[in-house]
Amino acid sequence: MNYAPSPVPLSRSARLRSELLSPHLSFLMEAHNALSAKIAEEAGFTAIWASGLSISATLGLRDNNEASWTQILDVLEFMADATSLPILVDGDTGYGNFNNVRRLVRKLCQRGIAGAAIEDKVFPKANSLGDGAQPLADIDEFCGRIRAGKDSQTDDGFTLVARIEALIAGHGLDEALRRAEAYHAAGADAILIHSKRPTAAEILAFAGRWGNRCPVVIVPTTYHATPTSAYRQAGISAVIWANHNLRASVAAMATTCRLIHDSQSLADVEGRIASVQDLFHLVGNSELEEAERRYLSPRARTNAIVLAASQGSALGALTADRPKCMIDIRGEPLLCRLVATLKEGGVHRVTVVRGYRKETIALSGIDVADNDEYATTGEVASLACALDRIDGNCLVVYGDVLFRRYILDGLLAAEGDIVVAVDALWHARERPGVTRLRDLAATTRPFSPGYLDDAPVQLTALGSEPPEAEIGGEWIGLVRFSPRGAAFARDEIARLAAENALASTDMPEFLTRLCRRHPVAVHFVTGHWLDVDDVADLADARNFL
Ligand code: SPV
Ligand code: MG
Repeated sequence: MNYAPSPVPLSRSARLRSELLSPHLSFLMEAHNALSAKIAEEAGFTAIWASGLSISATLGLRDNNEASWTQILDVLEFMADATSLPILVDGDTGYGNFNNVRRLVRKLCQRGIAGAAIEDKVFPKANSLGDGAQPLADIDEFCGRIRAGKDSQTDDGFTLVARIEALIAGHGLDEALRRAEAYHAAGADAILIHSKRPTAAEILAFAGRWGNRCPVVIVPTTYHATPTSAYRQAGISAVIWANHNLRASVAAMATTCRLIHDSQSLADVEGRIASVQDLFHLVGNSELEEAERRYLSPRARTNAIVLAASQGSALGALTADRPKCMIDIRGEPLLCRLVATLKEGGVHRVTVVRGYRKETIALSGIDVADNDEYATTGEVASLACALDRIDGNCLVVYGDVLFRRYILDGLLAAEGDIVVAVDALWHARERPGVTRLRDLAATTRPFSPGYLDDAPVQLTALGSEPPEAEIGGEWIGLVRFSPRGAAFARDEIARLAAENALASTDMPEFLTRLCRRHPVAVHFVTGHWLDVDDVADLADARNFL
């Protein structure tokens, strides 16, 4: 038996520190918000540079401390939440004197930021790559900022990098080394030596003379042609790719805007840009779905599949240009009313299986699946088009029915893995002289109105002609599956597919097959629903509301 404690994962700050202290060259990738931080992590980087230039630019501001330090902190908080990587923050000058550095470092530690680089300039600073003056801080004063920062950290692993701007300001190597010596002695964990020359000559010269007394970090933005191997040979600890995510996205956005503007269409850009699914992935939608399974009440997790692929030919001209479910019922399509009832009942996701004139089913707040073989296939083939949605708690409903909300409430609360809603007052829907196909349910016993009589009733068959004596009522076109029931339904679909019978099977046959293998519970209702098969039904529907 091994009683050794399992290794505790290193904190982010410890990971940044060990990257800087390790003998190998490390790379910090620029990020300027949560999304770019996540993208850097997915690319395989092990640490992030939260660039002041980039964050300011995304706020539409110049890199002259126009954004306040708390505004930067807010961005950092999102970044730290979005990635598990250590973040080294570009802390500019520390936003003032030693006292500002103290508050900054405390806040960064509170927000889980692994380290900060502060530069030996004066507030407000200017970007190092610009042409303007770069007044340097007094060495002693800057050493006070370093000491104050180190004394204020509440996370032992926090790294304070002292950034030397002597080369940027044109003061030469000796001044840079003098400052490195002083900052190291003041307690800096690493030195960032910055240069804006087109070659790495002065950086490599600095590294040679510094002799690795503490880790050295560089920012090769202007000397980008230098091979990385040169930094390894010089014993540099870390390279910061300082602004390349932002510059890449600016170029991509400009190209995309130009294309869309000029073509007044999306045709040229789709396929060249990230998909919506990519965005869902980056922000972790699947984690939320998983959490919903754990924490949401079953009702809030119920999804519904609406079978709405057929034309509904008995309605003549009314369905010439649209499917039955899109027929107007007092100013609103039938489907809108059905979807509203489902959503009011707490169903969180409604998937409509479209077929005939599918382009006319374009409602907001629904997902769609398409049965393009609608003309030659039946209801279960349509259901199979939404196979991935037959999952968890799930309702399947015909697209041409309407029912009162309480019927849905009752069905959702009913016990059972598969529960069908059956109207016990089915005789009341008969019209003198009219014979029509109805989905009649044979049940283990008839409906009983008794107050105490709630013994379970089960379905034994569903179809147009069960023996009269066994008929418990009419199926209203609505069935609920529990997660287990949904698995049974998927298995049955697989069996039908294996038998080559998927295309020809309708829902009553499907439910009959299911009830031969598993108990299918009956939830009795007494009226208060309708389906639209013909013009007389349509008149009823218009009165129903
Ligand atoms: C930044 O990324 O904000 C930097 C590096 O500080 S530089 O832009 O080169 O000054
Ligand atoms: Mg900066």
